[in-house]
This record gives sequence, C-alpha cells and structure tokens, in this order.
Amino acid sequence: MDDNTRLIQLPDKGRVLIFTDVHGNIEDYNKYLDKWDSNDSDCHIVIAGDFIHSIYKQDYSIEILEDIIEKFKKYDNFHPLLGNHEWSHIANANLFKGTINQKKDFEEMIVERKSSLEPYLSNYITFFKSIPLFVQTENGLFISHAGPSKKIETYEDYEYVVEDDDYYNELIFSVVWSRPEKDYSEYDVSNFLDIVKSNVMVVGHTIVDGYRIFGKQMILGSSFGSKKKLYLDIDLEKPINNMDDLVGKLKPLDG
Ligand SMILES: [Mn+2]
Repeated sequence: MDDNTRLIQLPDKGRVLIFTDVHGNIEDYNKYLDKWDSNDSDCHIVIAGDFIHSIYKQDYSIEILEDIIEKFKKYDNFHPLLGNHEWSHIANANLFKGTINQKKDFEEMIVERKSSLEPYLSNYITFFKSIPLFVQTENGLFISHAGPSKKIETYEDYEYVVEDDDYYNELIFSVVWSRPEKDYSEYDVSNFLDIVKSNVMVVGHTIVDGYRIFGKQMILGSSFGSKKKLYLDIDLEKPINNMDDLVGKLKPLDG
C-alpha cells in the first residue's frame, strides 16, 4: 500500500509522542507540544483526533485548529488525525453532547471571532479532509482516533478506507465513532490487528481516567474527562510486541 494522506507509516527510526482528545483545551495542548522537538525530523508527534469542540466556556478550539493547520503545513513530523468531532463538519452532521449541538456551537464561534462563517468554515473542512485517519509504525503500533470498525473484515475493506476519498459512507462513520463493548469486542481488535499486521493499537475517543486496556487495545486519556492525563513517548527503534511494552511508554502530562 502506498503512502497517502489517510495512512501515515513511520519507520523504525526516532521517536513518536502520542496524545489525544484535547477538545479545545489550549493549556493541555501547549504542554504536549512543548514535549515535542519540532526541528528533529525523526521526532514525530501524533494528535489522535478530537482537538476541537469543548463543552466548557473557555473554548480555544479555533486557536488550536489554526495552530494545527500551520504546523501541518510546516512540519512533516506533525500528524493530526481525524476524530468524529472534526468529521462532523466534513459530513455536516450535528453532534450533540447532552443538549449542546457542538457542531452548531463551533460554527457560531467562527462567526463571533471572524465576523462571518465563510470562507473560514470551508477552509477548515478542506483541512479536515487533508489529514490522516491512521498512523502505523514499523515497530508494531497502530494509531487511530476510535475503532476498529467491525465493518473492516478484510484487507480489501481496509484498503478501501485508506484509499477512498468519500467521507459520507457508513464505513468512515464507524471508523471515527466506534466504541469498545458497544461497537466492537476484544476479538474484533485482534482481528483488525491481524488484517493490518500490527501488534497493538492505541485510540482515544472514549473517556477514561489515564488509560484503559481492552485486549490488544489501549484507550488513552490525555485531556478531556481525564483526571490523570497521560501521553505515550515511544522509541521507534524498539519493538512494541505486546501491551506490556506499550504500557511502559506511558508518561504523565505534568511531571
Ligand atoms: Mn471522539
């Protein structure tokens, strides 16, 4: 499979930092970014989706998004992934947290800050369409915002998700929305990892305090909803063969 924008493949060289779900929290965002050496091209950083949409009054989603757009253009070692909150704008799909329509709130915030919705929203959507869904590392790790999707049953299904540019089908919906237990089992995680030929995977999306292990999957809690905020700091030259190898790479945001 060729490298394209939906799948980033990292070689067995250097280091990768992974954090997720900052949801407009610029304090956490800046602290994670401070841990990254942008000028070292072998030092990668993965933001595993849902960097926009806060339910709090102090919502810095636009500031974070514009910083991510700038860094994505500037650095080849900067990898923001598509989450369901970014996807909601591509698909023009309302997204509710309780009674709050976060897609609509975000659009209203654009108007407030910029005094018009366009061309800003269209530019943001173009950006969301340009970012990857997955990062896979040579040393055994697969990174995604959510999932795996149970609808990916074969390598051909996976190839279709990676190479297609349609954002409106059920398959993409399930890739950015699927949650453990409700939408997939530990067996489904193993089956997906066999298809993509990785050893373990890491996702965000579902709120956990710090992290949770679900079979061969780690659910990471880096910011939103997590009291114990954690990120991963991985040496790409050492193999990640199992969950113990991955758990050993967890670090606290503060400390
Ligand atoms: Mn999510």
